[in-house]
Amino acid sequence: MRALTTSDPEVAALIRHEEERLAATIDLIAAENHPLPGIFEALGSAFAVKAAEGYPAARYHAGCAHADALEDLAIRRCCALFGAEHANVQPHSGVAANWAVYFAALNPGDRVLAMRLSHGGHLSHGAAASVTSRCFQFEHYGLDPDSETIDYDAISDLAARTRPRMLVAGASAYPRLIDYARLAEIAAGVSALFMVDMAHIAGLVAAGVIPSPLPHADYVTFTTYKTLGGGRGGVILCREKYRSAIDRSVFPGCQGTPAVNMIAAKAVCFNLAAQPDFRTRQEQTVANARYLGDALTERDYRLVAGGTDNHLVLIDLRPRGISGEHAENALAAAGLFANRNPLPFENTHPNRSGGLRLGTPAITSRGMGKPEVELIADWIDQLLRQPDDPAVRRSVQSGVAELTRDFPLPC
Ligand code: DSN
Repeated sequence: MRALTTSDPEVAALIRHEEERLAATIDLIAAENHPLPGIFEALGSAFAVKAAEGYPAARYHAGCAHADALEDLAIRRCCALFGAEHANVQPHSGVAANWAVYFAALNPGDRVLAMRLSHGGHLSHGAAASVTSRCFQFEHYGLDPDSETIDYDAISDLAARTRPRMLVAGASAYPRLIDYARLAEIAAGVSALFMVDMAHIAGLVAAGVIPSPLPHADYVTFTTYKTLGGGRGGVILCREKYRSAIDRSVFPGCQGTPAVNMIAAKAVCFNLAAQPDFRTRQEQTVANARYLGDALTERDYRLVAGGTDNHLVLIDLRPRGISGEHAENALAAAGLFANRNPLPFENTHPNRSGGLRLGTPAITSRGMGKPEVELIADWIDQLLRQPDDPAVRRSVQSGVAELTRDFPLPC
């Protein structure tokens, strides 16, 4: 950061502090990951300069020859990775990708079924606080109260009653697999379109370690920085027949010039995600989540849905008498970062919820496996038993310092 240290020492110092924080702490936030090699270089490359409204060979700015080649490459790699007919790699984020699909496929006021936020869904799936709920008429489905897994029969009934134009699947805090074939059948039964937001699990899907929604969905959206380990940004996959509507909805419908540097990072990510060692990493991510769930269950924690099939576990802390926020703060003070999360059927503000979400993508990217996960589970247990005890905090802090020295950041 030679130039930045001179031009803006204040920001340079904050970047260094953030690098030090990442290196010296353990990231258990399910939506985060340490990026694959080369991602930061692509994000900070000359492509950050380029204005490139439009699409390859049809731009509204001159000088796009290399940007065109790059975007074509990213699209080709993305389609090959996921077996998609078409990819739009321009959305700036997952929410932007979802917006573009809604506006390509729906008219304002159309009815949409999606998973309830408090049951693990996402803000942009029509949550009250999201502007999506003001543009479309969202009805929410959720989990079966006993199994805490998606209640497909209830979705089928809701669809028959409400006749939605679109059914949306996908979640931010759902630890089990989603039956896409069943949801596609429900959507087809009421002539609804079927969209899957696979932001959290895109890396697991790319590696083929969990089932892909691609054979079943009309539209699939995702972000590139979670399990995928790319840079920030969103992507839309769709069937060929929707290509033109999707492309027009992204640009000029919802966005202006794309972030070409982010497209460069996406291209890098899609190439690396097609390599054999990426699959090994994703298998380990799932195995680590299972080890973490088992280790916490052995220590008497209740896991929502009884465990995990993916990269995250959701703990119900209510029986332990500690809130998710208190738990999040106790872990953070010792150098372990996670997030409080609403629990299904809890009906309270996230700040007062009794849920804690823990994810394994970032620790797996540092090379951690079962022994390290056991250690981390033990620290979590110690901290949650005595969240305000300085001696426990200091002891975990010193363990975290040693572990993070042994497992440096991948890049
Ligand atoms: N949806 C947010 C989360 O899961 O934390 C991030 O995109």
